[in-house]
Order: sequence, then structure tokens, then C-alpha cells
Amino acid sequence: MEELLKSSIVKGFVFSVYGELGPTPIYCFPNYVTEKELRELIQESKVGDDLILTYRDITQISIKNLSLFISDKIIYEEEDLRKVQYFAILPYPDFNTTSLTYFHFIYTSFSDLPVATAFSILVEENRRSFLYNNMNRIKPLVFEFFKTFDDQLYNTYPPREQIEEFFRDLLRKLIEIEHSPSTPITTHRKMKILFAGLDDSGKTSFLLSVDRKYSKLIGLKPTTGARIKSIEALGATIFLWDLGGQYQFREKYIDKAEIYLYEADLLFYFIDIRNKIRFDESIEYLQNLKTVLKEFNQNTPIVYILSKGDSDILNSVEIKDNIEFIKQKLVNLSPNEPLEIYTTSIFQIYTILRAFSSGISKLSPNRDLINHNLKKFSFATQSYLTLLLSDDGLLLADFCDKQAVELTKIPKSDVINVFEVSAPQFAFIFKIFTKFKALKRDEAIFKVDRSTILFKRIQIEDSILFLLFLVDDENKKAKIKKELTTFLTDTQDLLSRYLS
Ligand SMILES: Nc1nc2c(ncn2[C@@H]2O[C@H](COP(=O)(O)OP(=O)(O)OP(=O)(O)O)[C@@H](O)[C@H]2O)c(=O)[nH]1
Ligand SMILES: [Mg+2]
Repeated sequence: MEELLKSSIVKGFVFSVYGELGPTPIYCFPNYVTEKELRELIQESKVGDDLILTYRDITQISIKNLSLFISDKIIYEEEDLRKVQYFAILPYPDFNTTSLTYFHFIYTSFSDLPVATAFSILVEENRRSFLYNNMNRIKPLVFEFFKTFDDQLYNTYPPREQIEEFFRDLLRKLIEIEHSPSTPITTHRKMKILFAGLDDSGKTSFLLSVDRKYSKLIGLKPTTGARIKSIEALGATIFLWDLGGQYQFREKYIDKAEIYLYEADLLFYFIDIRNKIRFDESIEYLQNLKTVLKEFNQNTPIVYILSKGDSDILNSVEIKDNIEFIKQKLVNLSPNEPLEIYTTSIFQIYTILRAFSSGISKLSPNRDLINHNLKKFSFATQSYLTLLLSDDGLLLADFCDKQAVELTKIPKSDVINVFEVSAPQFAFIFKIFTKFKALKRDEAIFKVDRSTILFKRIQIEDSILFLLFLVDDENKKAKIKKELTTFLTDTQDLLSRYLS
């Protein structure tokens, strides 16, 4: 095992549990060394590139991991803990290492409650793109691994020698991925988002809206071929490929798929909901794209954009029928996948930003755990609805419980929407007042009927973020202030590895 680790990008594994004494490392590969051994190794200059950890180090890793996952009692209120499982990419700057960590609960004969666990695959920090780029292939391996490994832990945690072969097996499979990586292993994560759909389906308009170049929306010309540009979001560079949709270009993308479609991290697929005559043509193009993407075997997620859903026509019978019809077609095409479908309109910028945020968040391995932490934070502060937004209005995480509906009297299906729509406006007011120094603190309170909306500006490393809380009483402010530190500490690492 030690030899295999030496030959691999994967430098180690740490498996820990939240035991009676708190976070406890159970298995660690390579085995930890004592402080004395470490001193000797350093003296003899035998440290090299290998990962050498002491018991204190792996305890530190365990504490960091598990504190992200659970907080005392709260998590146990979840009904079915078997479904609670997350992946996250986490930094350990002290060890110059980054991990892909898998969190889940195990059921044992020696504990009444399910036991929270964390399993980290450690790689050198500057090779972490291996984890991002191959996540879709690594995740199933880890799931598969714990399907059998959990049984080994039912009665006791067996000695290390006894279970080593399981980990060795997993390592071999990871090394196989390493030898056939889906992208060359570089220091930077490469991200490619495709915007595809028939001509005139609103792709370029969507992208321009994202860019907020409203003025350019008028007098748009069809896109000839592929237009590529890049944006900076949350510290990462993302390449946006606007694939002009006229017939001759569509053919080219399929023919030269290795240029246009290869290594796509995400596809936004556009369908003009007003143009029913072209639905079949659009579905056919989608099918072709899906077939090619499947051949590349990269599980590219798809976000469907039903475009031109302007508010003045959205309630007409014809458009409603069109939407139902096309949704059904999409479901038939991918019967076993949950589909992400957004109706957008360039006249309601938030519909576009929302679809776009949701797409970006698909690129993040940490999105679910950030959401999970926002939920813990919301419980602890009794916030009924909480949103975390980036400075440019991307929704990074959201939480909403039924008390938000009771307080605002907004129907359940709309309440998140209403706040998502208004959040950027609150941010706007907040920014203007800050600019004119009319705000003394990094927060503002808005009262809307019985609702109190607390809006807070926070800083995580170099990023400015906003938090919006819906509470029933201004006094919750103190509680939020108190809990905020914990939330920021947890979220900092998750955000710093959000995209790359
Ligand atoms: N009413 C309305 N019109 C829209 C909307 N989005 C786009 N359009 C219009 O639809 C037309 C085509 O939009 P484009 O964004 O150029 O479409 P495209 O998908 O980039 O087209 P190609 O580049 O040919 O593939 C333009 O006249 C836009 O103004 C929308 O949400 N509502
Ligand atoms: Mg275009």
C-alpha cells in the first residue's frame, strides 16, 4: 500500500468517525508516525514528496472534516440519515494537501445513533485539479467502496491490517483513473460551459443578460459558428461557448465534436417556447448532442432553458400547453434523471441569473455541503429563510422552511422565488447606501409587513458575499451575529474550493 501511494497522485486516505469522544481518526494510509519518528525523518532528510502525518495531524483533519458535517443534535432531526451524504473538496494548507471527502452515516451494533463519518482522499494541493476533473468517475468508486466497507464496521472497527486490502483495492482503481484521466492533469481546473440550441432560441441574449450588457440586446445578429468568452466567477475562470444554432453549424459541432463538445462540464440547452413548430427539430438536435456527450463518457450535466417566457404571455393557454408539451418530451428523453428546467425571459433578468447560478453551482462539488451548513446555521439562528449570494448576484446556497410561508403568507411554491428575485434589489439598495456612507455597519434591516429582513455583507478571503435572513423579530440579530463566526469558519474552506 505504501509503495502504491508513492507511485500515485493520491497521497493518502483518512477515515474518521464522530465517536463518543468527538472526531476520531480510525484508519489512515500511509500509517501515521509518532512525533519522535517525524523528527528523525526530518533530521535524516527523508521526507521527500510523501505525505507524512502524525496522529495529531490526522486528528486535526478529522476535526476539520466532521465539524463541517455535523453539529451536536441538529443533524439527527433529519428523518432518513441514510440519504444524507455529501462530497466536498477541502483544503488542508498545513499539509499542503487537498482532499475529496465523502461524508455519510454508518449504522453499527455498538451505537444507538448512526455514526457520522468522513473519508478523505488526499492529493497534493497543486494537483487538486485531478479531483475536480475526475470527480464524476471517482464518486461512483467511493459509493461502491462503502457499500461493502460499511458492513465491515458493523460490530467493531477491525484492526488496520485486516481492512487494508479494501483500501488497496480502491487505490488501484483510483490509479487506473489517474492513468486515463479525462483531462490532462494541470494545476488549473479547466471549465467549459456550452450554450446550445436551435438558431434564434435566445442563447446570445441570455449570455448578454448574464453580462448585464442590456444595451446590446437590441439588434442582435445570429451567431456564426462558436463564440467563446470567459468569465471570472468565484476565483475561477469559466469558458462560455456560445454555439450559434443555424443548421450548418449544428452539423459542424457534431462532426467535430472533439473540438466543440469534448470536455464540456455543463450544457445549457435552449428551447424557444413560443416556437412549437420547431420543437421536434430542437429535440432531435438535443438527442444528437446527448449521444455524442455520452460517447465521451463524461456525464455532462444539462440545464434546460425554456426561453422567451416573457411574463405577458406566460399565462396564456398556448404557452402553458407548449411548456407542458416540451417538458414531457424532455422527460421522455431522460426518464430516469431528475431534470433541471428553467423558464427564462430577457425582460426578467432574475429568471436568467437564477438559471445561470444553478448551472454554475453544478460545477461546484461543495454546493451541497454549503447548503447543509446554511441549514444548520438557519436552525441555530431561527432564520426562516436564508440566502447566500455572491457580490454579482449568483445564488450560492439557499434555505427555506415552512415558517417562512406562515410569516409572509406567500405560497410555498413561490416564497423562495420571491426572495431570490428581491435579494439583488436589497443588495442594490445596500450598496448605494454604503457608497454614500449612509450605513454605519455591514448590515441593513428591511421591514415588509410582519417580515424582518436582515441583510448582511460578509467577506470571505477576497470575496464579498451577502447573506439575507428572513426572521420574525429584529432581536434575532444578536443570535445571528453570535453564530455567524462558526458559519463563516466552516464555509470559508468550502467556498475557497467552490470551483477550483
Ligand atoms: N421576447 C423575448 N425575445 C427574446 C428573448 N430572448 C431572446 N429573444 C429574441 O430572440 C431573438 C434571437 O435571440 P438570440 O439570442 O440571437 O438567439 P441565438 O440562440 O443566439 O441564435 P443563433 O445565434 O442564431 O443560434 C432576438 O431577436 C432576441 O431579441 C426573450 O426572453 N424574450
Ligand atoms: Mg447567437
